[in-house]
Amino acid sequence: MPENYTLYGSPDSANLVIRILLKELDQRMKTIWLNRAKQEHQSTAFRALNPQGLMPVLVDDGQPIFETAAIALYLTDKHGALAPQSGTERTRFLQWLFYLSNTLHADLRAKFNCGNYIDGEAEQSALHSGISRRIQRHLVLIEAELARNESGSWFLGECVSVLDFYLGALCRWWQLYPLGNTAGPISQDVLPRIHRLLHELADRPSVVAACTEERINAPYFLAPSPPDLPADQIVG
Ligand SMILES: N[C@@H](CCC(=O)N[C@@H](CS)C(=O)NCC(=O)O)C(=O)O
Repeated sequence: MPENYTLYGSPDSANLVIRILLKELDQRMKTIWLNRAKQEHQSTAFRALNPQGLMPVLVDDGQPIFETAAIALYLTDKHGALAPQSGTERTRFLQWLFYLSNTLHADLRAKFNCGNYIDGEAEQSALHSGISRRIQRHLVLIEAELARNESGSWFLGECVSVLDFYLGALCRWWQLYPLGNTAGPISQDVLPRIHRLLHELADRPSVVAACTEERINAPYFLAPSPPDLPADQIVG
């Protein structure tokens, strides 16, 4: 069977979300791995696919798409799965997909590398503290949203969606990166619903298969460890 999609990324980068999604959709993919230590994502060839030089990029039938949430929406729309397609749940899904992308993920990027945002050690340390407090508040907000569900442990209640894969990856990175200056664990006492979601997510065959390909060993989302890579390639 031919591969339908080509996914560009590096292990344990945002391509993880798309890899889980493609596996859930039972789609075959070819992976083109980029070595971050060698700055392969900054090459002219890759920037022709994503001018930001950021991973992931998905290529579908010659058409490249970048931005994790855009790829997620493209795939769930195309396959009519892993996202509500209509009604109030569609509205709820869209607002939280954008929240994960432009608030939680964007703030995590700042936490991973404060030096991209401000000069000076003291300034970077202050930014790290401030952004970490913001991210904690985002997680509390998501916990409150999960509490609105009458049943089910997924983001939208009964039905698993790409929101769960995206949240899982973001929580993993929140606890891991930047190496040596990470957040504490996702506490069962403080964030019980997120904790349960992450626990159940780790059991899905799609997640196990995707994490294996991304060189991520269990536990994936709770008390995670860095991917199985040379130290210079482990970057948030
Ligand atoms: N907004 C982008 C962010 C993607 C992103 O942060 N990619 C990281 C890997 S997780 C990356 O390519 N980093 C390389 C760099 O910053 O130079 C998206 O959602 O796709």
